[in-house]
Amino acid sequence: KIPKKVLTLAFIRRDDQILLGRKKRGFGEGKWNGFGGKVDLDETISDAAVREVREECGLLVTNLKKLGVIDFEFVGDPVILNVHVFSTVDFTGNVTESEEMSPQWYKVHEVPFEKMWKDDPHWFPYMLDNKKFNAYFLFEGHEKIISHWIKEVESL
Ligand code: 6U4
Ligand code: NA
Ligand code: NA
Repeated sequence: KIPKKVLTLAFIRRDDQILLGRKKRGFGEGKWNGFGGKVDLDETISDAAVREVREECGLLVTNLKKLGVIDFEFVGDPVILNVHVFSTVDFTGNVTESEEMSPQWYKVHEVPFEKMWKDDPHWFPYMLDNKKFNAYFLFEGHEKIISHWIKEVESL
């Protein structure tokens, strides 16, 4: 049996902008990304997505839409990261820096892919277009993709 670790990854949109955060510590440190993390035992995946956004950038999000599910595998590691990607335009509160993330609004055509995970340029176009997708990436280390697939789907 292959162990899967369920993670959330949420994006907040405003006009022609998207909120990203630079991760200050832990897995993916230094990379810009959406907000998210591990799902706790007593919560649903979308509850975890809401909680992680609040913890990491201070916003209270509603109407999260699930847009993608991505499995990540790393050569030599049996654990598969099962990342659930969400997006919303609905939020209240003010963007605040946390111990985990430095948040910043980016224009959607100025997303800093060179400072992000290498898989992001593959699936961001689907997410930015609100298209549902499934994807798989096999990494060697944290910077090299060995193989991948991605497909648009009707439902997740
Ligand atoms: P702790 O430190 O226990 O609070 P937690 O916040 O629960 O951790 P974290 O930060 O390790 O979890 O979650 C990792 C985040 O990175 C999730 O939002 C998923 C995201 N992520 C992991 N691999 C990714 C990849 N290859 N591309 C990507 N996001 C990735 O775009
Ligand atoms: Na996190
Ligand atoms: Na967490």
